[in-house]
Amino acid sequence: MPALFDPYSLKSVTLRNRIAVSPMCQYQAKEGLVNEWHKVHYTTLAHGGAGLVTLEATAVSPEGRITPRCLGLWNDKQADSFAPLVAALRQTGTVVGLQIAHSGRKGSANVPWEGDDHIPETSPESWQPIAPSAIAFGQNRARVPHAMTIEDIERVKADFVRAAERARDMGIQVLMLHFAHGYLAQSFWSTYSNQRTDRYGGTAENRGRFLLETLDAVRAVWPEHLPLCARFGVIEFDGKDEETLTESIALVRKMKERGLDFLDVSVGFSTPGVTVPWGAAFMAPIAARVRREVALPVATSWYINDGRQADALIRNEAVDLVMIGRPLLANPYWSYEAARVLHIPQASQILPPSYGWSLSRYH
Ligand code: 536
Repeated sequence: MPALFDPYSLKSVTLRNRIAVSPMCQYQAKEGLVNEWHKVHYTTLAHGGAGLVTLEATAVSPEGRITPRCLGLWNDKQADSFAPLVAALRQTGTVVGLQIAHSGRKGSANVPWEGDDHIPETSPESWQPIAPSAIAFGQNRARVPHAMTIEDIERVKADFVRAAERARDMGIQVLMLHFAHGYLAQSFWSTYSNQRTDRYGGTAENRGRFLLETLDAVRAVWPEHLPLCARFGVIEFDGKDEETLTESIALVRKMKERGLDFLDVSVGFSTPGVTVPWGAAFMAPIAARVRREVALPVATSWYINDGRQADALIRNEAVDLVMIGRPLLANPYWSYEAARVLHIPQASQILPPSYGWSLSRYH
């Protein structure tokens, strides 16, 4: 029976424990470049002991940013800004992941603490978002996206490939495709945002096409020995959940057949006004179902608040890894505290040794 502080191997990569830092937008970049904020933030999380540190949603093109403060990986200057951070993180003993993303119709937004809505179209900071169909996301995000042409679709897939190549070349070990949260890929999957009548819309097969083609294109350049993951919203909590889950699980099966190694099971967030049952580890039973029905390793996130709860999810084989987000902002040493509470004896192997060793005198 695996436990939270057991190592975990996927392809050629071994994590020192089952704790993963969830990709969390910092909205601190300018021109998509890594700066001092990211260095301190991510290095602190690595020192805190997670087995995997996943760098935040990083845009594959300028229009694929959520906000003007998102990280990007569409040019060499940006790749050069990541390289020393990735090297420093690898020195700490963590495995380094990166999420590559396109915001779709949720792009051209203000950062959350400055409105969390679209930037006014009159502002020079704004841009024209793109999406499968010209349908805006709800009231607050009223900007109507431009409906993508086939050429747009081809270009975005190529942007994902270019970003994946840059990630590979700068030493990223785990690549995560952002297929969730109402951003571009999820918005192809969801009928709330996809009303296309060509081969990218309509049936589940057509709505899944952009995701599978993007996966295929990235898998072709991503090294076979390194894990390729996706974060995907398998449910909307809109009352049509069994139907959505069944369709989503069928799509995940196809992703697995096409070389996906791992799924981070999340929520669609394709439409406002739904009732998400926020609560302790509320996505864990859904993640466990995906894991069981697809026979694919999974993680999930959302309100996995403490070490005992996380350890139970691993021991019950609900998930293979826990993705910890906000609790790690509250306490970057969350893993250290978890090891202390769980009385882990050999902690110098599963945390940075300077901290892990000290646990033997702090129980
Ligand atoms: C989580 N969010 C996810 C983001 C950035 C903004 C916040 C991402 O995937 N880049 C979230 C979504 C919807 C409701 C609550 C939280």
